Amino acid sequence: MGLRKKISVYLVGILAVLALLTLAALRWSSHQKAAELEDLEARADFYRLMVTLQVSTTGLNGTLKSWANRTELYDYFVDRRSRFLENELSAEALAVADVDFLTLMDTSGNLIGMTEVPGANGETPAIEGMQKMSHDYPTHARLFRGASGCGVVKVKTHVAMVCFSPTYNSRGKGPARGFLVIGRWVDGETIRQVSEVTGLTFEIVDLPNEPKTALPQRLSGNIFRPDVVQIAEHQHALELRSPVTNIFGQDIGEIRMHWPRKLDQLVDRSNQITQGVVVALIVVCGVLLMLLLDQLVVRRLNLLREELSQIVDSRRWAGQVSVHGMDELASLARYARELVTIVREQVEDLKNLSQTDALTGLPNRRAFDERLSHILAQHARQKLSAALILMDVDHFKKYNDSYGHPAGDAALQKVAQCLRTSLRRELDLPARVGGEEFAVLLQGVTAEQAFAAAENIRHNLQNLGVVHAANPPVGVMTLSLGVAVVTEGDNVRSIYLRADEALYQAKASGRNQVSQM
Ligand code: GH3
Ligand code: MG
Ligand code: MG
Repeated sequence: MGLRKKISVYLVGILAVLALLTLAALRWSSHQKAAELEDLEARADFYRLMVTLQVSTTGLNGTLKSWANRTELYDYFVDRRSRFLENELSAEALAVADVDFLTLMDTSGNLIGMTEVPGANGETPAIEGMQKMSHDYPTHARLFRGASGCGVVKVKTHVAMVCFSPTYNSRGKGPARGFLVIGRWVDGETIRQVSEVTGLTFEIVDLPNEPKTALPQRLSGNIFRPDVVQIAEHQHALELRSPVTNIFGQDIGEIRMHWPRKLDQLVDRSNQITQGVVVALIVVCGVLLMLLLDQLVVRRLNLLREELSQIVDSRRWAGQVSVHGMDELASLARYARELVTIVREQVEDLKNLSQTDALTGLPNRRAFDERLSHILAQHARQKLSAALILMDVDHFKKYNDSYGHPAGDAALQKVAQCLRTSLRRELDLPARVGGEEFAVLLQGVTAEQAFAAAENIRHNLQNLGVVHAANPPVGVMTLSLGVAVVTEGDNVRSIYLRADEALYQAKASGRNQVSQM
């Protein structure tokens, strides 16, 4: 797999994991936040509901006040005229005042009268409950004495809001003659009305066993205990519960509010948008990161790879390795360039070594043949004239025998030096083509010029005066030379043969001379 593909796969993998983790964290934290907000909001609503219910006793209290401070009622405790009872305290009168039951007690706590608007099926739970609890009346009266206020009571299984007050005449003078309690059932209708006003769904649930606690010193007007709120979380709703207390401070029931959760859905919807944004951001970041990596790493590595592959393929070690910047990749490219340079230099060194004669420093036979072959090809194409001179040291074996092999080597080096100095032109190529055999390739020369050049070499070596006693008659080192001028259709072999033939002729004719073919 290519680097670009690998980076893409890893990047996509990493970004996908990152996206999933980010989204999960986002989801978790937003749901956490939503739950906190819902808790706060639901508690506020629950509190509002309790306040609304509490406030709904105010109206009842108004009704109570208008009754309790009526001189007629005040007088009724002394002279119980049935007419007043019928007109003002009858079930019809109560219904008109939106009151469900009414209780009158004297100051000693004796029940004087009780009226109740019968329920739909004719039941009168308040009367039945009061009759059952008749032995408690004096105690209640003691508690109620002088007290006024509102709260709730439970009669049998029914919860009622009640307001209580001593009775005075309308001038407010004189002692209280009795005590008045009026009540209204907290029934389905009450709950529906409050639900409508508050927009909240709730119910008041009866507690199965009414706790028996000692009667308090004071009556309590607090219907609810907002400090004791329990919240149960369901998937689509919260359920809030708080005890309902009666006027004696006893828990008689529970108010339960059903609060539909909306924030979770809102959060889900907003999460969807956020998810989209996060995914888009991650995709954009991923693409940018990929472009950046591509630009910073992959492209440069590919360029380096292409440049190196060109160099390797061409095997010339001459290609260019470009270096950009100062980072690790630039350093890698720089090392690659240096490596190529080192290889090129070593290859050139090896090439030179393989083409150079170690003793004399002249091109060897291989290099010379290559050059000759090249010149012959050029000659064929461009009709350029050229000539080959082959030369051989005369009686060199004897020289070795006389002066030793090292002296022979030194003499060969002198011959080579003599060749170099004799050839003035750039294009003339000397070489050592055998043990004591040398060659010169001349370009752009006529046969005469080639002969003259050979003669010049012969003359120069002789004049050098390398003593060679066994080479009579001159007694110095000499060369025999054969010259062959390149003609059409020549190849390396044919031109060598002719030059060699000429050399043989020179040897045969007495040595230290030039012969031409
Ligand atoms: P001719 O005049 O017929 O050429 O006689 P020659 O002795 O020169 O020819 P021959 O071919 O019989 O001998 C060549 C000698 O050159 C033999 C060999 O020892 C010597 N020789 C060849 N290469 C080297 C070398 O590198 N160093 C030394 N010192 N001698 C060499
Ligand atoms: Mg020889
Ligand atoms: Mg020789």
